[in-house]
Amino acid sequence: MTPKQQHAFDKSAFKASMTQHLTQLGRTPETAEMRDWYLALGRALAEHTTSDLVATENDLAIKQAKSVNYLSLEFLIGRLTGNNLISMGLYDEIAAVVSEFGFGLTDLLEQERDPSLGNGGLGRLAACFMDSLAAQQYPAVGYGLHYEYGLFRQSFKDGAQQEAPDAWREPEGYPWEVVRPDLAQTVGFYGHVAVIEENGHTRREWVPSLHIQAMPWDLPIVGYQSNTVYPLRLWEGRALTPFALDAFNDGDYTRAQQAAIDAGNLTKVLYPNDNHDAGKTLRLMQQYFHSAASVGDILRRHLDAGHPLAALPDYETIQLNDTHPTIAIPELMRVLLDEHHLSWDDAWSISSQTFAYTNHTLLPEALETWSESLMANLLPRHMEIIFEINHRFLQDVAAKWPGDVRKQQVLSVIDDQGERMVRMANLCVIGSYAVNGVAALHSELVKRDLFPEFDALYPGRIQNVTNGITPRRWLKFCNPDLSALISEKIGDQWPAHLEQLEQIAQYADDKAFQKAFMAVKKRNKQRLADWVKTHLDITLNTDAIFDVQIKRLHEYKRQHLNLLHVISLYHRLIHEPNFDMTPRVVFFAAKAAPGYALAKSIIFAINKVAETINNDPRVGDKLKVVFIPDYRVSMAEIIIPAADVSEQISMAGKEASGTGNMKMALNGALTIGTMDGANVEIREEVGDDNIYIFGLDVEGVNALREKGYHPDHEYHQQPLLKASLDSLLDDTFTPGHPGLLRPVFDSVMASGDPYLCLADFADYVRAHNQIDSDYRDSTLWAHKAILNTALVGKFSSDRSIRDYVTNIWQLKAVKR
Ligand code: Z57
Repeated sequence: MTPKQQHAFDKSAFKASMTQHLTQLGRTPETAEMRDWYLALGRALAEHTTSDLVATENDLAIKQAKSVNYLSLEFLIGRLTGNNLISMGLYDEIAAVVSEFGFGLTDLLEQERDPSLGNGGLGRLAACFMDSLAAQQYPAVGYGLHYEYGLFRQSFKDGAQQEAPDAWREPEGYPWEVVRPDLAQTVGFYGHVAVIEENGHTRREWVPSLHIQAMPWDLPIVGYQSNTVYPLRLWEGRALTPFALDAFNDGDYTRAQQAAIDAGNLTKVLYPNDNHDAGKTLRLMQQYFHSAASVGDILRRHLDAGHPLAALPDYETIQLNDTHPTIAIPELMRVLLDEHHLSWDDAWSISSQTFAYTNHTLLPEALETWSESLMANLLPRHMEIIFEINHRFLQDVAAKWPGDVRKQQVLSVIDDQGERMVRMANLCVIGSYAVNGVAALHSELVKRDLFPEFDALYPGRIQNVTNGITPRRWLKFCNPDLSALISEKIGDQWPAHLEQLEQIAQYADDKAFQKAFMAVKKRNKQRLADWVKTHLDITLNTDAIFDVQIKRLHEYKRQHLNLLHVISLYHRLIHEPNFDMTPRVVFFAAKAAPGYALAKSIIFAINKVAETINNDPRVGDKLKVVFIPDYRVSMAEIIIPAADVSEQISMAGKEASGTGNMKMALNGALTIGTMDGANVEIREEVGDDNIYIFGLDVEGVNALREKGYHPDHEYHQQPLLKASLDSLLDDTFTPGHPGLLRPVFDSVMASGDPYLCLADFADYVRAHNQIDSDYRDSTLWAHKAILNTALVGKFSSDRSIRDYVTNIWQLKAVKR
């Protein structure tokens, strides 16, 4: 592993720099502990990335080129040190330096806390996209929030999820970030709209009653084998100093005081909901704070580069990662109208050629709406602008469909059935030049089911860009042995050209390659088994099938369907004397949103089932169930290379894409999955023989709903299903306490099984039986596993970014 280095590496200078940083930590090489060494290493490396970041920022060629601004409330970047070493081409050099100081690099890297500044797929996608933008040198800035606490840390108490704060920067600060006080912005809230008479004209201007400072922290996104470093710019909320108190409006003084206390709380914590809109005021404040600071910084860069305002769409495009930063649209309009005094038409022309929007979900409960009265109170001028956008838009609708009131109702930005609500997705579609879904199936459903009228009104606006993952973190870094094996066969250019993996397919039936490939898998399984032994004290058999479901806990993802299968295996092991199964370890890892009661009940149930099965001597090592606590990027990096089977079992139509499916396939796991999200495209790539598809597809789901679904029929007709479900009601898994697992039973019986677990159960069991028998044929399995690695090159996020660049953003790479 010796990718080309960007700078000549001066070893003795670097060692001196590390020692210097130790001194700043109050340590000497003699007294320093592992953590001090990690911090010194990070800070010494960050000196280089910061100077490359500043150089990239000042590059005239970039200022003259078009940039993408990726606006996201979440960037789930994971640890930076190891990955940046790979990008910088310094991994082996630094490993040598660290060993001269008497440490192992991998141990040192373990000292880093994950920056968990995101919930799940959406936030991780943003991180992969930043990596691919930098690798391919498409000018980009990522804009996010500098949460003091990232996603909560998870532990289990008697099987139940406990949450603890994630102080990811404490106590010494995070070595990779740099604060940029010269780039601070001020963001207003509340107040009123003043009407100003000026030489015969009246204009409207917002007078906020509260101002909060937005302080940017930059994290370096280091391009793989390029000295391009783009900023991930994260805004921190700070109360303005008392000297700015004159900005407070007298009428609103008391409320403003209260709000001032909130100022320091604004970016305290990431909201822990994935695919769910909780509608909290502080969240809307975070969204606006993020949008206003980012739009302010984008305009500053644009004007500093000497470009005219009207040329904004030629130099900047703003990608909205879901609807969370939608308020950036009326914010840009406000700045253009009220601060730069442009006409509505000129402002709208600029704005609507600048924004593009990615939709990540069809789930109704995840589609954001904000109460009109809340928004009018917090952002009075923005509410006026939204009304004006909507007013003009509804005239277009009326022109297209004269007299069709229903069309106006469904398309309006304002939902006026009940409390008046602002529909953020509608505002996004109206205010963007492009809208995209995240997998082929999902994008079709966006057009057909979510926005059919918009698709008719704006043909071609709604497009598809299939998600991807960065092969640097998700193969080269996390699976060094497989990476070395691949490079031996096809050279070392594949991390930047993942389609080259296809050349591996020719070795799918090569005995020596199969042996080497499966030996790597085995070592990765051993590494995971060692982790489990150390942290959970469970002994695992690495010959067993490692069957893995790792993702946020959500009913639509159907961890409880997986659980029912596990229970059915247990049932058969106990009750069928001749039942023979391939040994299996079923891994779960998942966080539940703290307010999501059923998700927490499912976690509790999995833990109780695991406890019972793992301690039942009748089971032996045929079946083990492991719930790995505190799932996060660094844990994924251990689990994914060890997976044999990847569970992607959402009800068809519900998982927009999935990206864990891509990571596991790339690392040689076989997918068991429904025809949902990107599973459909994975199947297209790897072929039907190398994936286990089961269950109802979207049409099947709709047909079943149409005809009427009765989960109790399934319950009564399928003895194995019935027995499995019944064991949730007695005390099989909660000795002495029957009924503790009833919420899971009720969710698929009394509550009507909204995600059709019971309808898909039989076919799911069939697919698992096929896996059980295929795995016994180790040659067959090796063949399938190799083909998965070989045939998923499409899912590199480099390809996703090129799709955005070509079909949406129209950027040119700027090579440095
Ligand atoms: C989130 O992680 C996703 C969608 C959302 O609307 C929110 Br809020 C959070 C996920 C989807 O559920 C995945 O299917 C998808 O792969 C991912 O976003 C990235 O597009």
